[in-house]
Amino acid sequence: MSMDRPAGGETPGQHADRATGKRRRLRSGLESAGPVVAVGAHDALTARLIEQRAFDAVWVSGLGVSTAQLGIPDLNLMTFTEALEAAVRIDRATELPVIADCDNGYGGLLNVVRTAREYELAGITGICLEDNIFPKRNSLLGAEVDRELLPMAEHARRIAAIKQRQDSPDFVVIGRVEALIAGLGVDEAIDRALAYASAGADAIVIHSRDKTLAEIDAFLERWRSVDPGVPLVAIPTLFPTFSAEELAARGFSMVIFANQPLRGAVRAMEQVLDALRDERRAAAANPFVDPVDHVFDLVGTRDAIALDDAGA
Ligand code: SPV
Ligand code: MG
Repeated sequence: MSMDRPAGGETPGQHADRATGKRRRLRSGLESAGPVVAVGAHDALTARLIEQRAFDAVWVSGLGVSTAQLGIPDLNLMTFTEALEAAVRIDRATELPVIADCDNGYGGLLNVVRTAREYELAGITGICLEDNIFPKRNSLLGAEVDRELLPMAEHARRIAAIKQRQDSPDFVVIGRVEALIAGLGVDEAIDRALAYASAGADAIVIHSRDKTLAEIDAFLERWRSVDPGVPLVAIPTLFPTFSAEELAARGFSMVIFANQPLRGAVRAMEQVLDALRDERRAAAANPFVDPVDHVFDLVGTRDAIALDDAGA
């Protein structure tokens, strides 16, 4: 762990101030003209790398944490505790706002309320709750995967229950609409987005697999005509050629690059491991690896030693 960051040893006041600062930063980003650009992290180091590149926020990817930290599929197998612990480790590694993917909240209404409560108390900036039934299927799986959504009223009821109980007014709750992913069409997606916005959601993720954006554009046109004043969030994994600015021009306030660091890490590790397997000498990996000093620097190793030596 880097020594220049809070390591859980803050006073309650410092903990609350840090969380409030991040929450206000995210909220002001959502209100400003440019898009908030969040990038998916699967661990603390990824969050640090995201921060170094001056992105606006970190997305704690359920796919990323399930895959990289637990080695299991993103099918609601990761528990609430595992997800929360991962989010806390990521949050401590960065001063950026941290939005945690809480899947469907890990159970029924009471579980969802407790999930939100624990993330709020842990100081996480905000959470995102999707309207998939338990057990969910990752949204990027093809159309052949059977999907079922929670009834709209139930997901709205859950969001309302969270919003009515949160203590910190700045804690951000994002409602995620999976209607387009589930093939239910734009009317259903609009009804759900409006229901979650009325329930108090601070932003809405409208997820889609449509590469052309035709479906999203139809959604946006309808959304603009109603204008509930709630920011929209895009996760453009399956329409990757649109830039954050192009998506903002269409009406999105936040864009999440949810899994590119995970996929880049997988490719990099496979390259290194293939080279080691083929040549059976450490130097085979050299073209693909950073100097170990760079790795030391990323977590403030020399500063930590200096602190220790100064105290000796
Ligand atoms: C995640 O990163 O876990 C997400 C985004 O929920 S997606 O994989 O596109 O569903
Ligand atoms: Mg997810």
